[in-house]
Amino acid sequence: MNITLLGAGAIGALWAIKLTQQRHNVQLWTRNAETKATLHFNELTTPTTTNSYSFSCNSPDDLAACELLIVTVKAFQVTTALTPLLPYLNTDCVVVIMHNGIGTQSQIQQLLPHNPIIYATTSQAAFKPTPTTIQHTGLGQTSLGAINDYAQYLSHIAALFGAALAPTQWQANIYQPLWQKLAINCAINPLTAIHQCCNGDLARPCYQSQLDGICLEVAQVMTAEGFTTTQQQLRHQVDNVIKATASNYSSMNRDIFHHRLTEIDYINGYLVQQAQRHNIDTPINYQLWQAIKHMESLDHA
Ligand code: KPL
Repeated sequence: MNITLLGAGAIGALWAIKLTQQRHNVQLWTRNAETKATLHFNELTTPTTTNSYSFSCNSPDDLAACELLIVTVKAFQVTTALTPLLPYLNTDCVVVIMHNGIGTQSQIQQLLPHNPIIYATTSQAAFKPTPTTIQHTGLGQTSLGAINDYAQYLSHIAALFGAALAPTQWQANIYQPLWQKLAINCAINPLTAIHQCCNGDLARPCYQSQLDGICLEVAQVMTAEGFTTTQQQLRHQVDNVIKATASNYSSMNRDIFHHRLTEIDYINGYLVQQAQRHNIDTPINYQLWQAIKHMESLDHA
């Protein structure tokens, strides 16, 4: 397939390389005017062996022939990053959007009213020790599902992703896994960013009541949204991710560390806004949202 990847951060680059290994024709769309880029990759199973992959970049002709556009920029960058590509994009091109948080769906549907649109969420883990080096650091499930009618029968796209990097699952309702991941991000991301600690540190006793409170609030909002879950289930999932990614720094931890904007508005911010629609009080998530907004404002006046 002719594939363009927009947003070659750690997760985006991981997919670009894995799809290239499956002999798909992958180009990168980057912020610079470069026409070629080389990425160096360390597999999960052979972390000390580096293989290099060359990609063509930023070709409008390749974009016009693109059958699958994968967007892996941060939630708050999606619209700005996609807009310059719109004049070249064929309406047959399937667009897959993968970012932490929820809340870009209506913007994307307005921007691409005729394209099949799929949202995805992944628990694969990757790390970029340098701008051109990618280390695959953990396996996890990737879920994909349609958010408009044009994409309803595209379950083969999940199989294509799965052939590159298993496991993947096509979801009849993608909002279910997006909310499950939102719960994990509401708990882990702001705490690890505020305390500048790794994910595993959240297993310490001092964080337990806050984690309980976050999970209770998210469970209440999820239930009001029509999903079946409990505080205990969410807490269990959060604890599993804390254990499985103990030595990792969350994406929000890194964003705050590097003085970048974070996805907080699409994580705890989104949760609080949905809670308000249902008249549910979410003071812990509200306080975390405001604490991160304050930290961001110190760098981005
Ligand atoms: O998605 C993540 C992130 O860092 O954004 C988690 C699951 C918390 C892993 O670090």
